[in-house]
Amino acid sequence: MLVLAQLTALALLLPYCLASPVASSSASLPGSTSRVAGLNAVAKASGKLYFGTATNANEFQDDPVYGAIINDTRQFGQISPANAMKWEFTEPNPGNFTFEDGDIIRDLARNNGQLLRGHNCVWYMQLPDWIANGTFTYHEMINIVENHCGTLVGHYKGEMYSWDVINESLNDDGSFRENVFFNATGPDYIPAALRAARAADPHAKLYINDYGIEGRGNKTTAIQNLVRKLKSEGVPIDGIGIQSHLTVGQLPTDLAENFQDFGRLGAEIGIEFAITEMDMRILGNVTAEVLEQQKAAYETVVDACHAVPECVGVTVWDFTDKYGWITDGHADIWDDDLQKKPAYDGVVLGF
Ligand code: 9MR
Repeated sequence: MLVLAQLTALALLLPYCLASPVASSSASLPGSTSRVAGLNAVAKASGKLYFGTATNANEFQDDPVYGAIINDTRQFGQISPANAMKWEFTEPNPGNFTFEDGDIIRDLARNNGQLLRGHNCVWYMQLPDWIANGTFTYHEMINIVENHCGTLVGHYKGEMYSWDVINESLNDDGSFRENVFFNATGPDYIPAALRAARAADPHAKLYINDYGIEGRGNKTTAIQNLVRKLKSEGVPIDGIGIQSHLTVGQLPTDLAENFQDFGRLGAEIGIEFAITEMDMRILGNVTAEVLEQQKAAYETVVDACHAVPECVGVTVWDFTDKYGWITDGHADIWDDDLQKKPAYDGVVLGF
């Protein structure tokens, strides 16, 4: 719910309204009817730091309509590289770092004054062969992780609001995922990566990011316990990323309560959290009715973040069905034709 000051701020944004409020996604399906200036503007007016999106360089370089939207800071105040800063691109061979692709994303955000979330230092996917198929001793792997995170985070020193230092390190039952890092070091690669990231950029907020933690459950408890333990041991950790790849009709029923739990934990131990990769998959046919359900689902999730001060912002994992990683689920807030869907209005309502 909006308080008076926030309503006043929203009213100030109205001069930016679109002349035509209705953007229809196709001849037969409804579009957005929102009259607000943009999602980042609304997020900030409601007390959040940003509304953001993931992107890949070809999308804004080759598609001027997409480019105009992502460059509009009333819509997006934060950018995440969907792929460009992952290990396979940034250290394709041992010790051989390449930042060209990442720098293109950095330049987009820098030119627009948008915040950046780095993604990511350590993940078991999108690894180059030399690490995915290598065999390493404990000390070799700790050195590899420290060198990768230190060099990657150091390259973008001073430019990142936050970094997903650790990505998807837990199984659904809350146990540690057995990946190439864990197999060599047990869980010790996690503090090693976080310490190297802190040393490389003391001002970036360091996150652990995962999916399947949007509702209460074993994995959610495990990530909360992990972060609590790291914090108590003096390991640098500033945030938890709740990815929020969700499905219409299948939202966790305790999602709002769970976000309150994260908020209480954050207030207690001094960490923040964020929605880092939101999208809302549709199963089956896209009808006017299901687009309304998708709108309501976006509203529910954004409202859960809005309700908790420790939730600092919301990022969608690309904003249009044209480029989203879910190719058949119409999961995003702009459609294939780069027209706003009812889901866009759901985000506005959530803030
Ligand atoms: O959006 C990314 C997509 O282009 C890649 O093909 C995919 C490879 O696994 O990774 C996607 O991004 C993922 C993110 O890095 C971590 N969380 C899940 C995201 C969606 O798969």
